[in-house]
Amino acid sequence: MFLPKRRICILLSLLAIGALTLLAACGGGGTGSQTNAQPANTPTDVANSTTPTVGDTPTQAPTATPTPSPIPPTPKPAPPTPTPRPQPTPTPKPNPTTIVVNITTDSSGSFVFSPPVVTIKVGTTVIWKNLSKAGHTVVANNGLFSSPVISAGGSYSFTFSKSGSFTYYCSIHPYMKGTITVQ
Ligand SMILES: [Cu+2]
Repeated sequence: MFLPKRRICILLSLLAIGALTLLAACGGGGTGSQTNAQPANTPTDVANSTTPTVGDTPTQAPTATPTPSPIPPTPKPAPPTPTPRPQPTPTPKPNPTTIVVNITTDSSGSFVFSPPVVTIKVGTTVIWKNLSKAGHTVVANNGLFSSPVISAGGSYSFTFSKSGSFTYYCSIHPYMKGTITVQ
């Protein structure tokens, strides 16, 4: 009964030796496979190196955004208001409706109407201005007009509405004479 047990032990030991030798061979192969696994990690590093390039593209996008912002400072429409002024100006009086005759003193010291003869158009107003130091009157020979006494510095005016030649004089100094011709 002992002999078959020893044979079994020997067989088992031989099998165990063979198995160890196989394991050793497999362990050598295992170590080789581990060395092969390490270079597999390098492509992940390459992938990590590629990710910063992807990060570069978003940096370009913010540089593009500030350029369009400074464009719009040009909205100023011109004020077109001051055109309608020149219309009221052309209406002023086309007729020089007034003319002045001075009552003054000539070089010899005599009172005179200056100018003594005046030609005007119908509708014109003659203004006699007394520039002397004495009182005078303006009286038409035909009675068309007759002023009160015009004191020194005063004036008298008359508007001629009819054509004709009208002589006049000063009732205080009858030698003072003038003529208004109305055309
Ligand atoms: Cu007079």
